[in-house]
Amino acid sequence: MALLPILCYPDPKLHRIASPVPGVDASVRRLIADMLETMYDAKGIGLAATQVDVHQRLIVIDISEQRDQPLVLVNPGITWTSAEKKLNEEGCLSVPGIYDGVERFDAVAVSALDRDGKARVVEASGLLAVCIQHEMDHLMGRIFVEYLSPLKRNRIKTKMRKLQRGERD
Ligand code: K1U
Ligand code: ZN
Repeated sequence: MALLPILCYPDPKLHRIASPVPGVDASVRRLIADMLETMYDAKGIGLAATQVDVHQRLIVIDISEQRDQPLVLVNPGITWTSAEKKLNEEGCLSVPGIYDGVERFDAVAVSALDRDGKARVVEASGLLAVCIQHEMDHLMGRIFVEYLSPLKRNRIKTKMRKLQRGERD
């Protein structure tokens, strides 16, 4: 297994739209293992392949306290959303140190393949639903800061560029 480098906002590669995974073979299973290791190492609750510069429709999530309940979604598609939306605090491993409120569907149902290539449906609410929507946005090249005001987004962009140049705030 290997730790993969995570792309940081405002890297333009974060805006690429991911393609469907053609099949779950040994190379996809290795990518899944590497993404899980990378997510756990970074103390995240989710990671999309886009964030590790692989532009395929694959996400990994683990919202459990013990960090022992990984959820792997290959070619995920939302099949149902609740009528209700809620404002939740979000963070992103590609925008380190920034947290802000984003409105998301309170509950969703998602169809996907698992790491064995088996079709499954996941019904999610609360943090899991938020995380699934956040990760699926990554696959569409969308980052949570794009839901914020242009003023906030530009401040975040400037802060990230400074951080990447090694400058202080
Ligand atoms: O996609 C990512 O960059 C991972 C991201 C997932 C996420 C967190 C919170 C709401 C929606 C999606 C993270 O894991 S950020 C770090 C984190 O563990 C965290 C941050 C805020 C709340 C809960 C967890
Ligand atoms: Zn993210």
